[in-house]
Amino acid sequence: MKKLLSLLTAAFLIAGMTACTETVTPPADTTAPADPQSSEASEPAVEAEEPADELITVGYAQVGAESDWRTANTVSFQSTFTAENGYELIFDDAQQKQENQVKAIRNFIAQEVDYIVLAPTTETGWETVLGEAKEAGIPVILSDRQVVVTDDTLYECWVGGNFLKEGQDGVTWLNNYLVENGRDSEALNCVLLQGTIGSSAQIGRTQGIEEGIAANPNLTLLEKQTGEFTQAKGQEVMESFLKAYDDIDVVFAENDNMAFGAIDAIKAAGKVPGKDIIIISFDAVKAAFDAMIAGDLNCSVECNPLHGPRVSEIIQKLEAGEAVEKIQYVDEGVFDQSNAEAELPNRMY
Ligand code: GYE
Repeated sequence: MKKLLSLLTAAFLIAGMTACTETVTPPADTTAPADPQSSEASEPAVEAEEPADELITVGYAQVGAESDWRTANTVSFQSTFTAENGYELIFDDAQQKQENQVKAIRNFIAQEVDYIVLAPTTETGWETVLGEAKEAGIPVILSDRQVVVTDDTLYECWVGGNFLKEGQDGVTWLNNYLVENGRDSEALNCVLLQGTIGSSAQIGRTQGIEEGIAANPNLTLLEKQTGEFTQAKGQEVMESFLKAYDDIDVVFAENDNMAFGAIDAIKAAGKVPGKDIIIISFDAVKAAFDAMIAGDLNCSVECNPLHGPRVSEIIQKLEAGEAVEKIQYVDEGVFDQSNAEAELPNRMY
């Protein structure tokens, strides 16, 4: 379909140059890009000559439904990749299992989709199946987490958050908070609830947090363990930490949902979350704002899940034969109890 599109694009341009408009009848708005703010919104649509029912087929290999972030990410794709916007979306939920994602990608290849979008569970183990997609001539766009492959032509590009920076921002927030509250000479014990081991979000955040803790001689990391990015597992692991140590001062949870589980565990242990134990998490979903307003959560470092429009913009560029940046980081902020209430009405997820 790609070749046909470039031929049609060429025909469209030539027709435009010679003012011969009879053969060029841009259809209503089947090709409108998903992102209304996109600067390409008013440019001539690449698929102008396609019949109205010729949609761009996109297979999305999603991680699962483990967190509020993930749900927002799924909604972002489902509301962007609609027939109205010129797409057919084939959505697959891998239930946090890489083998399911590999199967999904093979199904997408068999169905001859136009693009594959992958939010990889973990970073390694993608060479073979991405090689199969390349062999089939189907471009792969990575979103959210990254892959580690020796040949980076196995994917077009990646868009997502800077997880290392997020981890660093979490510790910077803690250091500032301790100074502001006159606690910067206190010796404090930290525990770390990690995300899915081997996922970019875990690797980057863990590195940023561990390096930040190591750089402050007053902070000690007692223990780290995975809570798989889920509330239930976060609660379970926090319960075991609370049984093992009676002097925990700080919890880093690599996503908000695990922090919600930790808050429940801390309350059940008779301690006050947000006061007796400082809690810092990642994502900044709406429920984290509620928890900050309630005083239970101290800080949430933002990770933006609204990648649907970003991936659509990438696809539109590829359709138009334009170059796309290989690695695209999204800007993200840091929120705490001082700004949660004011910020909550602006949150999109
Ligand atoms: O932080 C977590 C989700 O990969 C950035 O995955 C994503 C992470 C997000 O389950 O909540």
